[in-house]
Amino acid sequence: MVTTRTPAEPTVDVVVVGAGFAGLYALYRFRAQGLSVRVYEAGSDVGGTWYWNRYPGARCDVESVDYSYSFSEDLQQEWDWTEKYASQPEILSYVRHVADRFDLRRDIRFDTRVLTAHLDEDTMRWTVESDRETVTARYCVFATGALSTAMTPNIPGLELFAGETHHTGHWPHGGVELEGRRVGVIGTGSSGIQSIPIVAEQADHVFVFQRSANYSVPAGNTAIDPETRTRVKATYAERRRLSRESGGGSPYNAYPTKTMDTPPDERRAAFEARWQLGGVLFSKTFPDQTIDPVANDEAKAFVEAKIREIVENQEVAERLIPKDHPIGTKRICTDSDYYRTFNKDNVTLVDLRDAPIDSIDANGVLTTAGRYDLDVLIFATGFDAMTGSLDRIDIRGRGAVALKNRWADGPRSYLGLGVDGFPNMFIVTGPGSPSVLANMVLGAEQHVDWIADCLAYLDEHGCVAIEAMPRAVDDWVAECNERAAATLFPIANSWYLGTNIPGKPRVFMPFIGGFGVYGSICAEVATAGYKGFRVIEGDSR
Ligand code: NA7
Repeated sequence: MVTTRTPAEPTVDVVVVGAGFAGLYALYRFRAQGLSVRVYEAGSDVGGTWYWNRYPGARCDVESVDYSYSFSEDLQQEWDWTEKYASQPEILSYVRHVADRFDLRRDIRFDTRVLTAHLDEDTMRWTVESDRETVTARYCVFATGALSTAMTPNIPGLELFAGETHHTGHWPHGGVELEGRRVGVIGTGSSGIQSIPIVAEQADHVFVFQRSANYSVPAGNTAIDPETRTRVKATYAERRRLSRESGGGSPYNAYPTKTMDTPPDERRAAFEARWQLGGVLFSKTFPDQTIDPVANDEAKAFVEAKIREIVENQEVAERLIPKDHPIGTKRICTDSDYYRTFNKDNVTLVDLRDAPIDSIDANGVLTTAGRYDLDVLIFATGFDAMTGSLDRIDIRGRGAVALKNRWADGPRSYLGLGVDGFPNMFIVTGPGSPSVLANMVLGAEQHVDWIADCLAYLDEHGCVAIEAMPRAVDDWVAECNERAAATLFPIANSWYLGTNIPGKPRVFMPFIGGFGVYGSICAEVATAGYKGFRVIEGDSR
């Protein structure tokens, strides 16, 4: 659908919010097609998630050679990853390298938080106000990350605690002294499970406060040997092609047969192979693993047997086995010796299902069963995922309607990229996109490429704006819900559904149809002249 209107001069063509993987690539890509770009970043450097999450043991659960940019053949040939699953410091140094290599820093305003972004309906421009300056832009792109707003629970008395408190997502850059100290860790999601073994190596005693157990598989991390590196680099194009077509953004596919159609010995061998491989791919050993409850029970039984084998105290082992969700329906965790850590004398599992936390006082944590005196309290309590960072910016579209209000009953978008009533605004790896279920870096590239092509299309066709149509948003939300309902995912209370945030509507936020499928849908929409979007030409609304 095409209408016309007249633009006014903006400060820049595009404002990008966030300088993580997505924001950096957006800057690179938009600049390459002649657009002026300004990026705002609250942190003091690039990296986003990998800038903030410096807790001990922070590591990516997707292989480093896949969780890296594919846009530059030179870059992927030059950069040498040292480990199969990169640690946070190595990922951060890679992102810094990319920023320098492509001269990106000159268009990034660091230590600058965007406060408001308001649409001017007469000019179709966005006015973006930060704590430093106000600019206008033709387009506003939110690359604010899916797991970037840390959540610290509101426990009575927290402010009274006399020791140190830290959230894993805001870990001090100088590190935290744990040697000889009594440390409490609240939370046993990915951040807790990665950090607890290392905390236990340093601390005098660690108390692990577990509200819900999670499933974890070995990270399977190893050094990358020279032969592997050479082989990967020689076949990178094919590796990337397979990743883009896959369900999860990595060049691996599930077993060719369904779980129960596979003979028992072969089934066990397949699970064992993925267990040994490590990483989140265990969740996708068989194609029906998070769809069919019987198949899921098989995967659960395999992992639960491993937990009972590793943990010496069987009462503790039983408490470490999740009781409340099918395996893989909360993002499966990957660890280095998490379960074995509970065999140490200086580690105590505090099961909050028996006795919840009541309060915190100057000396430590009080549960309904007793008190735990602590020097350091670590919150590994997760994030207001997918919508949290957007909610914290006052984003207003047509009729000055706030995005937060528009999404009061849950996020609604078309392809995760556009929202009706918010023309010329794009979201990268947000709700309605598959990225959090896949490889975030390739996801960010796919989104940004689509947006960049869209902006080029608008200029070529003399258009000033593009806006998702309400019907397309309704259909996409329905499709996302239908696809999620056909899986076991909605059973689990997880950040995918926002249930970790009090008062947040329980809606399954990602698109679960797979990375390759999603990419094809986006490409078809573009080829069809941005089907489902309204394209606005100069001189009319
Ligand atoms: P997660 O996966 O959201 O885990 C947070 C953990 O904190 C989880 O075990 C929660 O228990 C626990 N939690 C949250 N609030 C409380 C309170 N009030 N009391 C006790 N325990 C609490 O966050 P992560 O940072 O570990 O990982 C996020 C993603 O980053 C991960 O999925 C990977 O994709 C990378 P609950 O399960 O809610 O009972």
